[in-house]
Amino acid sequence: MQFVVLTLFPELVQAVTQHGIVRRAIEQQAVKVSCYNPRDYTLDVHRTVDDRPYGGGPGMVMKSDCLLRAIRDVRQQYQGRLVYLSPQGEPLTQAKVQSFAQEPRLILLCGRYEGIDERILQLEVDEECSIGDYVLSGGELGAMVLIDSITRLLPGVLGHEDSAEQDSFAEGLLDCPHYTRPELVEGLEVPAVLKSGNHAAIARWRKKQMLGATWLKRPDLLAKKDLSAAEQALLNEFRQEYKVSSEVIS
Ligand code: 9D3
Repeated sequence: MQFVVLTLFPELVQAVTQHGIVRRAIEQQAVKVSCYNPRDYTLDVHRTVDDRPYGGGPGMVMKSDCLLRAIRDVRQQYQGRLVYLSPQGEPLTQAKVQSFAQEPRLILLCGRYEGIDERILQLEVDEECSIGDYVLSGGELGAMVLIDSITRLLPGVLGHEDSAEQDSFAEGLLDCPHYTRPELVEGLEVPAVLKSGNHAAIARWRKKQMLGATWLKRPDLLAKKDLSAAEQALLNEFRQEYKVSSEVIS
């Protein structure tokens, strides 16, 4: 997968390539990240990339001319869907990430200031993508989120560690609690089942915790899921234990 990123802050985007899974994926040549800076496509001495909005008001708008030259330079070297990161975009979901992961190449356009001249959207943008309903200062963190989330899904990038993610049970559920050594932390113990060596019991406990955590913290996710009779029974068990543990006896 190749990511071609159009950004006024290439060093910010490059940060995602320098650590962890994305870095490993680049070393394995499963991923390539190339940045192009619209400022390098300005023609004036001040290298101006923004201008005041028609109609007045606060903030600045990214100028169309350097953006168009940058996009066209990129497009004649690479073909791929051009995704504009913007608060007006379609919200990113894991399903969207999976669909992006099928592409051989993505061109990611990052806006700054109040955004880009609308005519760039009309002329060049294939889709508009938001990473959530909160206000960022520009599209770069969005592009980095896309690069990270897509890279994890590419064949050969993750080892066996995430195979649970592939199993259909885990889909759309929150994760179970995790523990590592030591056995005792400030008087708090590890659940006994995790030290039992009983793999069936451990798997059952983890499923129950996943259902329980989702029920407690993200009922919206649970509502979207079709639980089997066995899953419903596990969740009922969790709810029963939760109810008992939260009852105050006075
Ligand atoms: C405070 C400025 N807002 C005026 C009503 C509009 C606005 C303009 C530009 C808000 C944010 C931005 C910059 N944001 C992005 O480029 C961005 C973004 C985001 O802010 N939230 C979620 N996903 C994304 S992807 C790109």
